[in-house]
Amino acid sequence: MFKNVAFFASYNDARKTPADPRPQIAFAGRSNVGKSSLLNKLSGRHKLAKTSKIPGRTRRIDFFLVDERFYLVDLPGYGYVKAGVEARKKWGQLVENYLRNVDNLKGLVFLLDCRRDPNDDDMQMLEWLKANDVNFIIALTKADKLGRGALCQKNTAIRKLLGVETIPVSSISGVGKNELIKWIDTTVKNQTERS
Ligand SMILES: Nc1nc2c(ncn2[C@@H]2O[C@H](COP(=O)(O)OP(=O)(O)OP(=O)(O)O)[C@@H](O)[C@H]2O)c(=O)[nH]1
Ligand SMILES: [Mg+2]
Repeated sequence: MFKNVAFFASYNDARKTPADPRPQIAFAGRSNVGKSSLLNKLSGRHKLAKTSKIPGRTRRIDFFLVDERFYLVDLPGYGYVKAGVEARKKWGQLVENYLRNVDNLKGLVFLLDCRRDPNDDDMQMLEWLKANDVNFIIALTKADKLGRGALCQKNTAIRKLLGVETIPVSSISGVGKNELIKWIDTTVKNQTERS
């Protein structure tokens, strides 16, 4: 369990992220996929990261410090069409600059909606993560929206299609929460030991 998760800072310029050697674990995925909600669920604080029914809620890069040990990083989502070309470009660049320049990114939780097939944006992100050797795991979000059988089928299909480890999660039921916390914890511990 994470004992104390606290808002640390919010940036709209990826070059000004915390000058701090502590590890960072980022949350990335399409707009509205459930990044901020999942971050809240993991931290046990419902209103820590701002969530919304309307896509495009997270427009900055938000940092949350966990037990003084590492940061959880809430990234703006990609692919929100109604945001307009300029805004989309800006958020895209913000995320891209962050991912390209961050030194202490030790792991990334890549979120996909369990009811949808990955789209071109998702595939592009996935290829980028693989090409850049980012250590990541896929969280299949909103698992509460599917029955057990359908979820299991979807989970197996996505795992096979993408060739990456997956965890079904729900910010409502809490499914997958402990498993994901364990992955984050292990990732942070391994990195701390190595450095
Ligand atoms: N049923 C269900 N709804 C969820 C779950 N997680 C998030 N939602 C809903 O999905 C919507 C978007 O959630 P957010 O957490 O704001 O999504 P986000 O990925 O942070 O979105 P951006 O900040 O726009 O990139 C909200 O209406 C949430 O209540 C879940 O596990 N189950
Ligand atoms: Mg968000």
